[in-house]
Amino acid sequence: MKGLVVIPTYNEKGNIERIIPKIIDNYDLDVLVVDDSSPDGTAEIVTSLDGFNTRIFLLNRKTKDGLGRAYIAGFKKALELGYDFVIQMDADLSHDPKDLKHFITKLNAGAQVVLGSRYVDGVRILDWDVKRLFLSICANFYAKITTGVPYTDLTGGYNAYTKEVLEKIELDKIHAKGYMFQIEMKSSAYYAGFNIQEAPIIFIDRTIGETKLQGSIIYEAIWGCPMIRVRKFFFLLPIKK
Ligand SMILES: Nc1nc2c(ncn2[C@@H]2O[C@H](COP(=O)(O)OP(=O)(O)OP(=O)(O)O)[C@@H](O)[C@H]2O)c(=O)[nH]1
Ligand SMILES: [Mg+2]
Repeated sequence: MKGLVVIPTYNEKGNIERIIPKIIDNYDLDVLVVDDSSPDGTAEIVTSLDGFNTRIFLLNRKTKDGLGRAYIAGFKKALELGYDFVIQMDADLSHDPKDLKHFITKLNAGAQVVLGSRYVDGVRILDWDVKRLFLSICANFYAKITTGVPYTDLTGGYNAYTKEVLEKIELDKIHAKGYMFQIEMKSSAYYAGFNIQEAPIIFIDRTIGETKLQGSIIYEAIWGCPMIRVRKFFFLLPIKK
């Protein structure tokens, strides 16, 4: 099975050159960076790396359009290039490339979706202050009870989807930009009936670069979660018939 790690970036020049070698030197996986014309020159760094255009690819988008749109563009590109699965991952080293092995093992054993979880067997987050940890735990509890999707980390961004899942989900109908994007993808895969498994991951707070987290992303998820149940009831989830 041929896999592509999709990494969205906006101003991640300090991180991108560190993370890509950790992936391609240790795994039989290629990398696609989806960059929204970062003013800090992230894209130029990607094109200068060894392996560019053989194992490392770049999708350049004209304007900053949110994480969700960047992932959709990356997933479509993966299907176009014939990959069997994608693994989505942040650029900021919060997601440890060492955990990729858990995703690969579960995919090889037949999982169609692997959800990286920071809350399997206890809390697996390093460095967060109590306030942020509390917010994340509450957000996940809220997402779980409102959507009815029974996994421990619905907002996390370190996940794998196989080709058949990406082909079954109507990617163009997913409009969420922030954490809601992850919840919408996971809910659609769950209600479409795919084999979903969780993998334990360690989450480390970013040390380089700045967060792109905004308040609007939280409001999007507050409304979006209960709407998942409503959309499911009316057969309006983005799942092809
Ligand atoms: N292409 C693209 N990438 C984005 C956009 N917004 C965020 N990203 C990337 O998405 C990933 C996650 O964003 P972060 O800012 O780290 O969000 P976060 O992990 O919730 O917040 P932190 O804890 O501060 O790191 C990073 O690789 C960002 O560079 C965007 O609008 N376009
Ligand atoms: Mg981050």
